[in-house]
Amino acid sequence: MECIFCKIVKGEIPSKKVLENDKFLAFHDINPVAPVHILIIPKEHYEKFDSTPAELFPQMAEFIKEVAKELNITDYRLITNNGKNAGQEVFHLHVHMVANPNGKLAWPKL
Ligand code: D5M
Repeated sequence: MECIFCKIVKGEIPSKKVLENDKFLAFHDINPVAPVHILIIPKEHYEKFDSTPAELFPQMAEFIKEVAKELNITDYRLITNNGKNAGQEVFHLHVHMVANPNGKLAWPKL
């Protein structure tokens, strides 16, 4: 079965988009764990953080900052789960952006 995030990139599965450019896409997580929960992905398929070329990250960082501006948030947390035991369920690199514009985010108990 094809990767669900690749299907979102192609528009074969609907998503609530926040921002996109030729290389990256940001959309709302279907199962939010915070008042703001966005997923940021490269349009090209990479399985996870450690199999993604390092050259992609500076551009991805710029895109992530644009997403924060678009959402009008200054305080947020970025997470990427690298591998199954770290909690990765979708094997297409994604960064979770979570925020609580009305207060503090809790830090999860591990
Ligand atoms: O995070 C994978 C995340 O992907 C998890 O928070 C749910 C989210 N998800 C799964 N399917 C969809 C669709 N179709 N739209 C939006 N969000 C989705 P991980 O770090 O791999 O555990």
